[in-house]
Amino acid sequence: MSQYHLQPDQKLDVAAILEDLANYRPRRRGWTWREPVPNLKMGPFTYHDCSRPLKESVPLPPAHYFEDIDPQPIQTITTEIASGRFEDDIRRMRLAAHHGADHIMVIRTAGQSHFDGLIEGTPQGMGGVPITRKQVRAQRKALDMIEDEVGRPINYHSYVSGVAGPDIAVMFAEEGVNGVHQDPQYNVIYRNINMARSFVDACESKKLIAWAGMAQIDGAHNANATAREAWKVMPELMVQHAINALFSAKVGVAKKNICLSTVPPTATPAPCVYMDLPYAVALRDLFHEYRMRAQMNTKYIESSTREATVTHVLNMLISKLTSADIQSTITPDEGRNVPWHIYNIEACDTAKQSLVGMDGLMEMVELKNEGPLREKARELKERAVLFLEEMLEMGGYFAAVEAGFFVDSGLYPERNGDGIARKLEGGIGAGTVIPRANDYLAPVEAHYGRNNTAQYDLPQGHSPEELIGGCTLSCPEKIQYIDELDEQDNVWVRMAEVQEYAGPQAKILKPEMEWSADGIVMMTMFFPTSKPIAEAAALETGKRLNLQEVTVISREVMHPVEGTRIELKGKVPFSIEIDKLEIPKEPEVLSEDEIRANIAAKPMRVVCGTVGQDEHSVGLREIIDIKHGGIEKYGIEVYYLGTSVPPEKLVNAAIELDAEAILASCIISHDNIHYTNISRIDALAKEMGVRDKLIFVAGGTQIDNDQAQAAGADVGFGRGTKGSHVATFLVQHRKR
Ligand code: Z98
Repeated sequence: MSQYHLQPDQKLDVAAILEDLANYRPRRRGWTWREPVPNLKMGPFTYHDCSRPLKESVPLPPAHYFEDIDPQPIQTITTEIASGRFEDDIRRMRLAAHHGADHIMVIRTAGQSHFDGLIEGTPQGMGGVPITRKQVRAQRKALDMIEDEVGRPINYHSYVSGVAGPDIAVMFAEEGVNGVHQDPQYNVIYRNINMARSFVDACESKKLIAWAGMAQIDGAHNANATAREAWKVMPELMVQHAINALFSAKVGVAKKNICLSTVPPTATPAPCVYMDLPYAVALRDLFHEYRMRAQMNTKYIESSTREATVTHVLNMLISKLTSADIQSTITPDEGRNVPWHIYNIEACDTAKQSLVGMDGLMEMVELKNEGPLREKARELKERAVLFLEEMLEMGGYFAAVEAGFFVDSGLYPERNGDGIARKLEGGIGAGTVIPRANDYLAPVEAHYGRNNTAQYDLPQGHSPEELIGGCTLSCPEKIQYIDELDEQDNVWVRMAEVQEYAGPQAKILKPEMEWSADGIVMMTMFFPTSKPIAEAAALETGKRLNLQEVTVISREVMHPVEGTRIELKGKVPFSIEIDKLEIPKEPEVLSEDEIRANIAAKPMRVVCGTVGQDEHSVGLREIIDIKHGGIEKYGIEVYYLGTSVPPEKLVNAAIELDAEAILASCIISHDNIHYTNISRIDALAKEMGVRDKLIFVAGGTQIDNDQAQAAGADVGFGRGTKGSHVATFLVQHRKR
């Protein structure tokens, strides 16, 4: 067995994960929910519906104000990964897990649903990875290590759809996959796979899902993503949920593992919460025994990350009000078609931040029991029941699909005749369902339907796989592991191409968005012109910056002629040698005792204020106030002159009060006013002959040390500065 473990301060070594895969066995099977911790105390706060915190994680950016706490919501957080190279996805999984994801969904390569069997090896995919045993095993193995790092189980998920659904389900059960999408209606409607074949296959797949304790997600939301007017398919969505949920329960999947895939059907500028909340409530009314996987609305998503994030957050308000169990975080990738690391991570953070921000909400508010919410919910349920009744009257599901009942853009019972119709005799795999012979026998542990074991005298209560001494589910050593079949298209070839950049010993670096050393960068720019001109100008800008493969990925009109915001992607044509980089040193910080001792021995007085027309006092107060760990706490005597202090006043006050230092805070940076004010203070102090006696500290979010020094300050402190940094500087500078 491989001895490789992840080290917190080292990059993940994909090659080490791939070692000895033939003998790797997943540590468990089945789905794991988060562990709720009521009244969780973290830092200065108490949380009402959070889950057990992580051992290691990356907290939200403002966490440094709150002792770096990183509370995790109660909902499972999903991230969907679709880069096409599984070796790069593995690193992204580690990033996502550290940002709170515990449900990693791997999207399949385009077209895999039409392959009629398993594929092997590690080919590159398009829009997702080709799902193979080696890829699944490597990713599950990596996740087994990542979960040790973060200290909680991580669910691994992919799709049991397509012509090879049951083959994939067996492989997933063998390899410890924890969650799947499985819904025969998805095959029928979106993949045009024969209806009878899809439902027969689903029986087998669902048996395996039940055996392995996987969570199952259905495909109803796809109608919402496909229909011309998405909000109108709400009654149909409930019908689709009902068909798959009941079908799965009857095959034997535990109801607690059957998750409905719900999407708030519409998005702003529609009055979306008014429309989406009754739908969510109606679903909970009808399907209260099942779990809810809430995905965000993708039908109306655009390429603006801001817009997608607001939609996501509004959708999470619905999730919170109706207690969703799993929160998906697909967000901007979907609208931009750039499945990049950063968007997976940002979306996980958006979910964590929103859900933690809404912690305890339901202790304070409740959904009204009368009025439009319940009336609308009731109306939707009635429409859904009528839909089901009409289906039954006309001969059942297959007849209804043939008549184009599904994905019709009318609000049932209205119909627009634009549904997706399929023929029972048609589609991929038509005619491949044959009755089992009387002596049919499958010597396996999880199998649907008639299995004639009696013919071999297997005693009552014994499982058919005993006839062959165990099947691959109970005897994993019987699994045939195939490593690679294609000498050209495999992980080793791809990794060899970027060898210099990858792995713990890499000496050179390129910016990266999805694949190792892909060199992709994104640039945001604004052109004061119309959209077509801005777009062309952006492409030209990219070319003149020597970027390669330049493409506009987002354009937003700010005003038809006054301006357009553009986001551009391109590839840099160079690599960066890590050894040759000038890496700024972390600021030196003296211990609290050292600073205190120095100030006690020789008291220090400073004057400070925000300079010029600057009313932003929060940053400066952080640096001075004892409450925020500011310099007062070391005994430094601080004279705070307030906001918008003229440079003259600062220098005069320093002279009058016989202060040793001036602390000038400059947040506003329009037209470089921050550096102009620094120069002004320096010049005034020189004019008055006190510059040599004063320590001059400049600070502000846009302040750069070199530029502040060039403008005349002794030091410039930028974003992230703490009182301890400034106090250390003052003490050391005085010594010098
Ligand atoms: C999601 N963001 O649901 P192919 N089965 C079902 C599906 O919904 C999907 C597949 C299979 C979405 C991801 N969903 C899209 C019920 C896809 C995928 O055949 O590999 O494309 O099937 O999370």
